[in-house]
Amino acid sequence: MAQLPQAQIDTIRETVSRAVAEVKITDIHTHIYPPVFGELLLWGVDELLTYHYLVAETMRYVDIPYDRFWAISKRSQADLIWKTLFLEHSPISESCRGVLTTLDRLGLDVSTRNLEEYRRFFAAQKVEDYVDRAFELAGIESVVMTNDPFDDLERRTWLANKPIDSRFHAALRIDGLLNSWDATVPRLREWGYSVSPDIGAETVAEVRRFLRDWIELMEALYMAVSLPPTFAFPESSPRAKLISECVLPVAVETGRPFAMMIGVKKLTNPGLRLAGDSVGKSSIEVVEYLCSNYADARFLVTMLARENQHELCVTARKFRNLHVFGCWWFLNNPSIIDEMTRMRLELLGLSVTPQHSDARVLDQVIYKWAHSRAIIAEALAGKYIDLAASGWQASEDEIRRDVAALFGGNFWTFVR
Ligand code: RAT
Ligand code: ZN
Repeated sequence: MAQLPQAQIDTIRETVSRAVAEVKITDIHTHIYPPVFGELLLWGVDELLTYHYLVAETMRYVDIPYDRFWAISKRSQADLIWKTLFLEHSPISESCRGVLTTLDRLGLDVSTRNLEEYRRFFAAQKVEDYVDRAFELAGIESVVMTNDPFDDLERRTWLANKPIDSRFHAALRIDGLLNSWDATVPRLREWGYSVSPDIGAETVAEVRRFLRDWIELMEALYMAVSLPPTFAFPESSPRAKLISECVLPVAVETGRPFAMMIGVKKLTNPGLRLAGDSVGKSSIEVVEYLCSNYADARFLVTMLARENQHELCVTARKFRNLHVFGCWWFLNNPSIIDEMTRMRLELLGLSVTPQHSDARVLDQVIYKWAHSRAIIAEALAGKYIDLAASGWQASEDEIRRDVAALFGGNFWTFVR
Protein backbone atom coordinates (compact mmCIF):
# COMPACT_ATOMS: atom_id res chain seq x y z
CA MET A 1 0.00 0.00 0.00
CA ALA A 2 1.28 3.43 -0.98
CA GLN A 3 2.28 5.89 1.70
CA LEU A 4 0.11 8.91 0.89
CA PRO A 5 1.68 12.36 0.73
CA GLN A 6 0.48 14.54 3.62
CA ALA A 7 -0.98 17.05 1.15
CA GLN A 8 -3.28 14.38 -0.28
CA ILE A 9 -4.40 13.32 3.21
CA ASP A 10 -5.15 16.94 4.07
CA THR A 11 -7.15 17.41 0.86
CA ILE A 12 -9.30 14.35 1.60
CA ARG A 13 -9.91 15.54 5.16
CA GLU A 14 -10.92 18.98 3.92
CA THR A 15 -13.23 17.60 1.23
CA VAL A 16 -15.00 15.27 3.65
CA SER A 17 -15.25 17.84 6.36
CA ARG A 18 -16.72 20.38 3.94
CA ALA A 19 -19.23 17.85 2.59
CA VAL A 20 -20.29 16.91 6.12
CA ALA A 21 -20.45 20.52 7.26
CA GLU A 22 -22.65 21.48 4.31
CA VAL A 23 -25.01 18.51 4.07
CA LYS A 24 -28.63 19.29 4.95
CA ILE A 25 -29.70 16.77 7.53
CA THR A 26 -32.89 14.84 8.14
CA ASP A 27 -32.86 14.31 11.89
CA ILE A 28 -34.68 11.00 12.13
CA HIS A 29 -35.55 10.91 15.83
CA THR A 30 -36.18 13.95 18.02
CA HIS A 31 -38.58 15.13 20.69
CA ILE A 32 -39.08 18.63 19.29
CA TYR A 33 -42.22 20.16 17.85
CA PRO A 34 -43.29 23.07 15.70
CA PRO A 35 -44.90 26.05 17.49
CA VAL A 36 -48.43 24.85 16.73
CA PHE A 37 -47.94 22.26 19.50
CA GLY A 38 -47.76 25.10 22.06
CA GLU A 39 -46.00 24.27 25.30
CA LEU A 40 -44.74 20.94 23.93
CA LEU A 41 -42.10 22.91 22.06
CA LEU A 42 -39.27 23.53 24.54
CA TRP A 43 -36.61 26.12 23.80
CA GLY A 44 -34.36 28.67 25.49
CA VAL A 45 -31.63 28.62 28.10
CA ASP A 46 -33.74 27.50 31.07
CA GLU A 47 -34.94 24.48 29.08
CA LEU A 48 -31.39 23.76 27.93
CA LEU A 49 -30.18 23.83 31.52
CA THR A 50 -32.97 21.67 32.91
CA TYR A 51 -32.45 18.94 30.28
CA HIS A 52 -32.79 15.66 32.13
CA TYR A 53 -29.23 14.66 31.21
CA LEU A 54 -28.06 17.69 33.24
CA VAL A 55 -30.48 17.04 36.10
CA ALA A 56 -28.87 13.62 36.56
CA GLU A 57 -25.39 15.17 36.56
CA THR A 58 -26.36 17.90 39.04
CA MET A 59 -27.81 15.45 41.52
CA ARG A 60 -24.41 13.82 41.89
CA TYR A 61 -23.06 17.01 43.47
CA VAL A 62 -25.97 18.38 45.55
CA ASP A 63 -27.96 16.92 48.40
CA ILE A 64 -31.27 18.67 47.85
CA PRO A 65 -34.10 16.10 48.26
CA TYR A 66 -35.46 15.12 44.82
CA ASP A 67 -38.99 16.22 45.74
CA ARG A 68 -37.77 19.68 46.66
CA PHE A 69 -35.92 19.99 43.39
CA TRP A 70 -39.05 19.12 41.43
CA ALA A 71 -41.16 21.51 43.52
CA ILE A 72 -39.11 24.64 42.75
CA SER A 73 -39.68 26.66 39.57
CA LYS A 74 -37.94 25.80 36.33
CA ARG A 75 -35.96 29.00 36.60
CA SER A 76 -34.72 28.08 40.08
CA GLN A 77 -33.85 24.58 38.87
CA ALA A 78 -31.86 26.14 36.03
CA ASP A 79 -30.10 28.46 38.53
CA LEU A 80 -29.09 25.50 40.66
CA ILE A 81 -27.84 23.52 37.65
CA TRP A 82 -25.89 26.50 36.30
CA LYS A 83 -24.28 27.14 39.69
CA THR A 84 -23.46 23.49 40.31
CA LEU A 85 -22.35 22.24 36.92
CA PHE A 86 -20.95 25.39 35.33
CA LEU A 87 -19.69 27.66 38.11
CA GLU A 88 -18.64 25.29 40.88
CA HIS A 89 -17.08 22.75 38.49
CA SER A 90 -15.80 23.05 34.95
CA PRO A 91 -18.55 22.01 32.52
CA ILE A 92 -16.67 19.27 30.71
CA SER A 93 -19.39 16.64 30.38
CA GLU A 94 -20.88 16.27 26.90
CA SER A 95 -24.26 17.67 27.98
CA CYS A 96 -22.68 20.69 29.69
CA ARG A 97 -20.42 21.34 26.73
CA GLY A 98 -23.53 21.17 24.56
CA VAL A 99 -25.11 24.14 26.31
CA LEU A 100 -21.99 26.20 25.70
CA THR A 101 -21.67 25.19 22.03
CA THR A 102 -25.31 26.19 21.56
CA LEU A 103 -24.92 29.61 23.19
CA ASP A 104 -21.71 30.23 21.30
CA ARG A 105 -23.24 29.35 17.91
CA LEU A 106 -26.11 31.67 18.69
CA GLY A 107 -23.58 34.47 19.00
CA LEU A 108 -23.61 34.77 22.79
CA ASP A 109 -20.41 35.27 24.71
CA VAL A 110 -19.94 32.26 26.96
CA SER A 111 -16.89 33.83 28.56
CA THR A 112 -19.11 36.26 30.49
CA ARG A 113 -20.77 33.33 32.32
CA ASN A 114 -23.72 35.64 32.68
CA LEU A 115 -26.89 33.58 32.76
CA GLU A 116 -29.11 36.66 33.03
CA GLU A 117 -27.66 38.01 29.80
CA TYR A 118 -28.46 34.72 28.05
CA ARG A 119 -31.98 34.81 29.43
CA ARG A 120 -32.48 38.30 28.05
CA PHE A 121 -31.38 37.12 24.61
CA PHE A 122 -33.95 34.31 24.55
CA ALA A 123 -36.72 36.50 25.96
CA ALA A 124 -36.29 38.76 22.93
CA GLN A 125 -36.78 35.95 20.38
CA LYS A 126 -39.98 35.23 18.52
CA VAL A 127 -40.52 31.50 18.53
CA GLU A 128 -41.36 31.11 14.83
CA ASP A 129 -38.20 32.95 13.77
CA TYR A 130 -36.19 31.08 16.35
CA VAL A 131 -37.19 27.72 14.84
CA ASP A 132 -35.80 28.91 11.49
CA ARG A 133 -32.62 30.08 13.17
CA ALA A 134 -32.08 26.81 15.01
CA PHE A 135 -32.64 24.78 11.82
CA GLU A 136 -30.28 27.05 9.95
CA LEU A 137 -27.51 26.87 12.55
CA ALA A 138 -27.87 23.10 12.89
CA GLY A 139 -27.95 22.64 9.12
CA ILE A 140 -31.06 20.50 9.31
CA GLU A 141 -33.66 20.35 6.61
CA SER A 142 -36.29 18.37 8.47
CA VAL A 143 -36.83 16.43 11.66
CA VAL A 144 -38.91 13.49 12.75
CA MET A 145 -40.84 14.12 15.95
CA THR A 146 -41.94 11.59 18.58
CA ASN A 147 -45.72 11.70 18.55
CA ASP A 148 -47.59 10.07 21.35
CA PRO A 149 -51.34 9.66 20.80
CA PHE A 150 -51.67 8.89 24.52
CA ASP A 151 -50.42 12.36 25.49
CA ASP A 152 -53.49 14.54 25.92
CA LEU A 153 -51.87 17.76 24.88
CA GLU A 154 -50.47 16.26 21.74
CA ARG A 155 -53.65 14.40 20.95
CA ARG A 156 -55.65 17.61 21.09
CA THR A 157 -53.36 19.29 18.57
CA TRP A 158 -53.62 16.41 16.10
CA LEU A 159 -57.37 16.16 16.45
CA ALA A 160 -57.72 19.89 15.83
CA ASN A 161 -56.23 19.22 12.40
CA LYS A 162 -54.14 22.38 12.33
CA PRO A 163 -51.60 22.70 9.52
CA ILE A 164 -48.17 21.50 10.63
CA ASP A 165 -44.86 22.98 9.48
CA SER A 166 -43.76 20.61 6.72
CA ARG A 167 -40.20 20.42 8.09
CA PHE A 168 -41.60 18.41 11.02
CA HIS A 169 -42.51 14.82 10.18
CA ALA A 170 -44.39 12.54 12.52
CA ALA A 171 -43.52 9.18 14.07
CA LEU A 172 -46.31 7.32 15.83
CA ARG A 173 -44.96 6.42 19.25
CA ILE A 174 -46.69 3.42 20.75
CA ASP A 175 -45.01 2.84 24.12
CA GLY A 176 -48.39 3.20 25.79
CA LEU A 177 -49.87 0.45 23.68
CA LEU A 178 -46.98 -2.01 23.97
CA ASN A 179 -45.56 -1.31 27.42
CA SER A 180 -48.68 -0.65 29.51
CA TRP A 181 -51.49 -2.50 27.81
CA ASP A 182 -53.69 -2.74 30.92
CA ALA A 183 -53.74 1.01 31.40
CA THR A 184 -54.28 1.54 27.68
CA VAL A 185 -57.38 -0.63 27.31
CA PRO A 186 -59.76 1.82 29.06
CA ARG A 187 -58.36 4.73 27.09
CA LEU A 188 -58.84 3.02 23.75
CA ARG A 189 -62.37 2.12 24.81
CA GLU A 190 -63.05 5.71 25.78
CA TRP A 191 -61.97 6.73 22.25
CA GLY A 192 -64.38 4.28 20.62
CA TYR A 193 -62.15 1.26 20.01
CA SER A 194 -63.80 -1.89 21.23
CA VAL A 195 -60.86 -3.61 22.91
CA SER A 196 -60.53 -5.89 25.91
CA PRO A 197 -57.52 -6.98 27.99
CA ASP A 198 -57.33 -10.53 26.60
CA ILE A 199 -56.58 -9.50 22.96
CA GLY A 200 -59.08 -11.65 21.05
CA ALA A 201 -59.99 -11.28 17.37
CA GLU A 202 -62.10 -8.16 17.89
CA THR A 203 -59.39 -6.44 19.92
CA VAL A 204 -56.80 -7.26 17.28
CA ALA A 205 -58.99 -5.71 14.58
CA GLU A 206 -59.65 -2.65 16.72
CA VAL A 207 -56.01 -2.06 17.64
CA ARG A 208 -55.14 -2.31 13.97
CA ARG A 209 -57.83 0.25 13.24
CA PHE A 210 -56.40 2.53 15.94
CA LEU A 211 -52.90 2.28 14.44
CA ARG A 212 -54.14 2.92 10.91
CA ASP A 213 -56.21 5.91 12.06
CA TRP A 214 -53.23 7.55 13.73
CA ILE A 215 -50.75 6.78 10.99
CA GLU A 216 -53.13 8.45 8.61
CA LEU A 217 -53.94 11.42 10.82
CA MET A 218 -50.27 12.13 11.58
CA GLU A 219 -48.97 11.00 8.21
CA ALA A 220 -46.47 9.12 10.36
CA LEU A 221 -43.29 7.96 8.65
CA TYR A 222 -42.86 5.05 11.03
CA MET A 223 -44.19 3.52 14.25
CA ALA A 224 -41.82 3.51 17.22
CA VAL A 225 -41.41 2.08 20.69
CA SER A 226 -38.76 2.07 23.39
CA LEU A 227 -38.21 -1.32 24.96
CA PRO A 228 -36.54 -2.71 28.08
CA PRO A 229 -33.43 -4.94 28.08
CA THR A 230 -35.77 -7.80 29.02
CA PHE A 231 -37.72 -7.40 25.77
CA ALA A 232 -38.46 -10.91 24.51
CA PHE A 233 -40.09 -12.15 21.35
CA PRO A 234 -41.81 -14.47 20.79
CA GLU A 235 -43.34 -14.83 24.25
CA SER A 236 -46.82 -14.99 25.72
CA SER A 237 -47.27 -11.38 26.76
CA PRO A 238 -49.67 -8.68 25.61
CA ARG A 239 -46.70 -6.87 24.08
CA ALA A 240 -45.57 -9.79 21.94
CA LYS A 241 -49.11 -10.52 20.87
CA LEU A 242 -49.76 -6.90 19.95
CA ILE A 243 -46.54 -6.75 17.96
CA SER A 244 -47.23 -9.91 15.98
CA GLU A 245 -50.98 -9.46 15.53
CA CYS A 246 -51.33 -5.72 15.20
CA VAL A 247 -48.15 -3.67 14.79
CA LEU A 248 -46.34 -5.79 12.21
CA PRO A 249 -49.40 -6.48 10.03
CA VAL A 250 -50.18 -2.76 9.99
CA ALA A 251 -46.52 -1.96 9.31
CA VAL A 252 -46.57 -4.26 6.27
CA GLU A 253 -49.97 -3.11 5.07
CA THR A 254 -49.13 0.60 5.31
CA GLY A 255 -45.50 0.18 4.24
CA ARG A 256 -44.28 1.88 7.45
CA PRO A 257 -41.18 0.64 9.27
CA PHE A 258 -41.33 -0.31 12.94
CA ALA A 259 -38.66 1.44 14.98
CA MET A 260 -37.45 -0.41 18.06
CA MET A 261 -35.30 1.46 20.56
CA ILE A 262 -34.11 -1.32 22.80
CA GLY A 263 -32.32 -1.31 26.14
CA VAL A 264 -33.89 1.26 28.45
CA LYS A 265 -34.49 0.35 32.09
CA LYS A 266 -37.26 2.70 33.09
CA LEU A 267 -37.07 4.52 36.41
CA THR A 268 -34.11 2.75 37.94
CA ASN A 269 -34.17 5.75 40.26
CA PRO A 270 -37.79 6.99 40.33
CA GLY A 271 -36.90 10.11 42.35
CA LEU A 272 -35.07 11.46 39.32
CA ARG A 273 -38.17 11.14 37.11
CA LEU A 274 -37.21 11.46 33.44
CA ALA A 275 -33.55 11.48 34.48
CA GLY A 276 -34.01 8.21 36.36
CA ASP A 277 -33.91 5.75 33.44
CA SER A 278 -30.90 3.51 32.95
CA VAL A 279 -29.45 1.02 30.51
CA GLY A 280 -29.15 -2.76 30.24
CA LYS A 281 -27.84 -5.19 27.67
CA SER A 282 -30.56 -6.64 25.49
CA SER A 283 -30.98 -9.80 23.50
CA ILE A 284 -29.87 -9.57 19.88
CA GLU A 285 -31.70 -12.86 19.23
CA VAL A 286 -34.97 -10.95 19.48
CA VAL A 287 -33.93 -8.63 16.67
CA GLU A 288 -32.73 -11.59 14.60
CA TYR A 289 -35.98 -13.43 15.18
CA LEU A 290 -38.14 -10.49 14.15
CA CYS A 291 -36.12 -9.65 11.05
CA SER A 292 -36.05 -13.25 9.96
CA ASN A 293 -39.66 -14.19 10.69
CA TYR A 294 -41.21 -10.96 9.46
CA ALA A 295 -39.25 -10.55 6.26
CA ASP A 296 -41.93 -8.30 4.76
CA ALA A 297 -41.65 -5.83 7.63
CA ARG A 298 -38.91 -3.23 7.92
CA PHE A 299 -37.20 -2.47 11.21
CA LEU A 300 -35.37 0.67 12.27
CA VAL A 301 -33.30 -0.33 15.28
CA THR A 302 -31.11 1.43 17.79
CA MET A 303 -29.85 -0.19 20.98
CA LEU A 304 -28.85 1.61 24.15
CA ALA A 305 -26.11 -0.62 25.49
CA ARG A 306 -22.64 -0.23 24.11
CA GLU A 307 -22.31 -4.02 24.51
CA ASN A 308 -25.02 -4.57 21.87
CA GLN A 309 -23.46 -2.49 19.11
CA HIS A 310 -21.21 -5.03 17.45
CA GLU A 311 -23.80 -7.80 17.29
CA LEU A 312 -26.37 -5.31 16.00
CA CYS A 313 -24.06 -4.49 13.09
CA VAL A 314 -23.55 -8.17 12.38
CA THR A 315 -27.32 -8.76 12.44
CA ALA A 316 -27.79 -5.92 9.95
CA ARG A 317 -25.37 -7.73 7.62
CA LYS A 318 -27.77 -10.68 7.66
CA PHE A 319 -31.05 -8.82 7.22
CA ARG A 320 -31.65 -6.08 4.72
CA ASN A 321 -34.98 -5.28 6.38
CA LEU A 322 -32.97 -3.96 9.35
CA HIS A 323 -31.74 -0.38 9.31
CA VAL A 324 -29.41 0.57 12.16
CA PHE A 325 -29.55 4.15 13.36
CA GLY A 326 -28.19 6.62 15.87
CA CYS A 327 -25.97 6.72 18.92
CA TRP A 328 -28.76 6.84 21.43
CA TRP A 329 -28.84 8.77 24.72
CA PHE A 330 -25.94 7.47 26.90
CA LEU A 331 -24.10 6.62 23.69
CA ASN A 332 -24.31 10.15 22.34
CA ASN A 333 -20.83 11.04 23.59
CA PRO A 334 -17.79 11.77 21.41
CA SER A 335 -15.70 8.74 22.34
CA ILE A 336 -18.58 6.34 21.77
CA ILE A 337 -19.90 8.00 18.60
CA ASP A 338 -16.40 7.72 17.21
CA GLU A 339 -16.11 4.03 18.06
CA MET A 340 -19.61 3.14 16.87
CA THR A 341 -19.37 5.08 13.63
CA ARG A 342 -16.07 3.49 12.67
CA MET A 343 -17.39 0.03 13.48
CA ARG A 344 -20.55 0.61 11.46
CA LEU A 345 -18.67 1.95 8.45
CA GLU A 346 -16.35 -1.04 8.59
CA LEU A 347 -19.14 -3.61 8.89
CA LEU A 348 -21.98 -1.98 6.97
CA GLY A 349 -20.29 0.46 4.63
CA LEU A 350 -22.61 3.37 3.99
CA SER A 351 -25.88 1.52 4.65
CA VAL A 352 -26.66 3.06 8.05
CA THR A 353 -27.92 6.29 9.56
CA PRO A 354 -25.09 7.00 11.99
CA GLN A 355 -26.81 9.61 14.09
CA HIS A 356 -30.03 11.26 15.22
CA SER A 357 -30.15 14.11 17.71
CA ASP A 358 -32.83 13.02 20.18
CA ALA A 359 -33.13 16.76 20.91
CA ARG A 360 -35.80 17.52 23.50
CA VAL A 361 -35.15 21.21 23.46
CA LEU A 362 -35.17 22.83 20.03
CA ASP A 363 -31.84 24.60 20.54
CA GLN A 364 -30.10 21.28 21.21
CA VAL A 365 -30.10 20.44 17.52
CA ILE A 366 -27.41 23.11 17.20
CA TYR A 367 -24.89 21.44 19.46
CA LYS A 368 -25.83 17.83 18.91
CA TRP A 369 -25.28 18.15 15.18
CA ALA A 370 -22.18 20.33 15.49
CA HIS A 371 -20.55 17.75 17.77
CA SER A 372 -21.67 14.68 15.79
CA ARG A 373 -20.80 16.10 12.40
CA ALA A 374 -17.20 16.68 13.48
CA ILE A 375 -16.76 13.13 14.77
CA ILE A 376 -18.49 11.45 11.84
CA ALA A 377 -16.49 13.54 9.36
CA GLU A 378 -13.25 12.45 10.98
CA ALA A 379 -14.23 8.76 10.99
CA LEU A 380 -15.34 8.97 7.38
CA ALA A 381 -12.24 10.83 6.24
CA GLY A 382 -10.13 8.03 7.70
CA LYS A 383 -11.96 5.58 5.44
CA TYR A 384 -11.41 7.61 2.25
CA ILE A 385 -7.76 8.03 3.21
CA ASP A 386 -7.44 4.26 3.54
CA LEU A 387 -9.06 3.87 0.12
CA ALA A 388 -6.72 6.41 -1.41
CA ALA A 389 -3.79 4.42 -0.04
CA SER A 390 -4.99 1.49 -2.15
CA GLY A 391 -5.13 3.71 -5.23
CA TRP A 392 -8.93 4.28 -5.18
CA GLN A 393 -9.75 8.00 -5.28
CA ALA A 394 -13.29 8.95 -4.33
CA SER A 395 -14.28 12.11 -6.18
CA GLU A 396 -15.79 15.07 -4.36
CA ASP A 397 -19.16 14.25 -5.95
CA GLU A 398 -18.95 10.69 -4.74
CA ILE A 399 -18.07 11.85 -1.24
CA ARG A 400 -21.02 14.26 -1.23
CA ARG A 401 -23.32 11.48 -2.47
CA ASP A 402 -22.17 9.20 0.39
CA VAL A 403 -22.49 11.92 3.00
CA ALA A 404 -26.03 12.78 1.84
CA ALA A 405 -26.96 9.11 2.25
CA LEU A 406 -25.60 8.94 5.80
CA PHE A 407 -27.29 12.11 6.99
CA GLY A 408 -30.82 11.37 5.80
CA GLY A 409 -30.82 9.84 2.31
CA ASN A 410 -30.63 6.26 3.59
CA PHE A 411 -33.47 6.90 5.95
CA TRP A 412 -35.70 8.26 3.19
CA THR A 413 -34.90 5.30 0.97
CA PHE A 414 -35.75 2.94 3.83
CA VAL A 415 -39.06 4.57 4.76
CA ARG A 416 -40.19 4.92 1.20
O1 RAT B 1 -32.83 10.54 25.15
C1 RAT B 1 -33.82 10.88 25.78
O2 RAT B 1 -34.17 12.05 25.90
C2 RAT B 1 -34.62 9.83 26.48
O3 RAT B 1 -35.25 10.37 27.55
C3 RAT B 1 -35.72 9.21 25.68
O4 RAT B 1 -36.58 10.18 25.23
C4 RAT B 1 -35.42 8.38 24.51
O5 RAT B 1 -34.67 9.04 23.57
C5 RAT B 1 -36.71 7.88 23.91
O6 RAT B 1 -37.07 8.27 22.80
O7 RAT B 1 -37.35 7.07 24.58
ZN1 ZN C 1 -35.79 9.76 22.08
